[in-house]
Amino acid sequence: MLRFSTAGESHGESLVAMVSGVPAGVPVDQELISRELWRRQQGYGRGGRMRIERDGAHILSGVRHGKTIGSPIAMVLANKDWKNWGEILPVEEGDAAKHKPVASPRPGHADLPGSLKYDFPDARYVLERASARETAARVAAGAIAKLLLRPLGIEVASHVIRVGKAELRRPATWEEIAALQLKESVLLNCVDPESEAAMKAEVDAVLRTGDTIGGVFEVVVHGLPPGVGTHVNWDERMDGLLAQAVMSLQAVKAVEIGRGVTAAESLGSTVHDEIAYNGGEEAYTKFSREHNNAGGLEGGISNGEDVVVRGYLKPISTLRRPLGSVSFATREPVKAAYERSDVCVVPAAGVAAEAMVALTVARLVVEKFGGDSLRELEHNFRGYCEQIKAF
Ligand code: EPS
Repeated sequence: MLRFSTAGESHGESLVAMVSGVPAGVPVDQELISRELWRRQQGYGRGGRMRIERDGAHILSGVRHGKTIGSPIAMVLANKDWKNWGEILPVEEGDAAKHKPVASPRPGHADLPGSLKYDFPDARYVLERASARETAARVAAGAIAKLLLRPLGIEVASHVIRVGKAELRRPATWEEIAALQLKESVLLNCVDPESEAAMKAEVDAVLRTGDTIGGVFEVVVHGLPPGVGTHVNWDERMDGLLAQAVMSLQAVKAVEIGRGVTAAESLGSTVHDEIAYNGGEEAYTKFSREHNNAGGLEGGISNGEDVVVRGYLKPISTLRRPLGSVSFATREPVKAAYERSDVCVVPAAGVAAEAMVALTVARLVVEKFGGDSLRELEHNFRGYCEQIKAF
């Protein structure tokens, strides 16, 4: 089974990502990993930390002579900010006078429930691990999943469809979304310049007022054949797995598959994607759809259309103009703690969600097609594709 885990604190020495269950023989393009990490650091509205970090993944194991060898892939991502935190957050007991307690929890962050749960006198250790800094490690792991999916012709990309009240008011094509991933400068990762300018204006407004702003990103999986995921057990449905994967990202408060939200207020006759038999030669089957309101999933199984997953992000909980809180020391009302922060992370969250979606899809692909080597996996994959083409 393809699995991954991460370790590391936001201001610790490094983040760690470990991916196991990747078949042998997958070419590992380290530039793609670096590029994904770079993309996650971009976007209008990031804070001072992103001027310090230059994320890169140092591969320790599982890759030799440019290819995976089937053993767990361990990667380390150094935190450049560690040079400023070594004495504040040492592994050893260190000097208590140098600690930086976070003594008034931020509403919306993990600060208060985490401190209560772990019996910490302040929220420092909670925020260190709850921080979205951890998504850098997820993106490194997700890049390995993308490298596994690439030889099968399966691609994953994201774009931003809303920041605050500014939204993309037209559908985006796969080609437009894919082209965004190649851009050398990223503003808000929107396919439409006019909508992107409106999104930037939303960020500018909160930059002026000391507030923060959320939005919606959309992740698209292109090239996935029908039949991945299954209806037979609740915990194997791909829609449920994707929902958990995307919901687990920091600040995501809702997940939508296809037209899930507006489908609830529409009639069945307008929602469901009628079936035709006129698919092109390059499609997996001749069965085709006029539209894709289902977001590529029916019964938790891929149907051959693009898989479309949206993540709804709340505004970041660290505000330059902090909200009301309570002091851990005195129990008196005080303002919530503030160090420094981003004001908008919707494009970055989209890149982190691509990683989560790629890891989920890669896991299901490995489960379905098996194989200890990429050659075996590809053989099984192509055989299945022939089978469904002849259906
Ligand atoms: C974060 C707080 C900020 C963000 C961080 C997430 O970090 P700092 O407190 O060091 O300024 O920059 O995100 C990242 C470091 C990152 O790489 O995305 C938080 O509290 O969640």
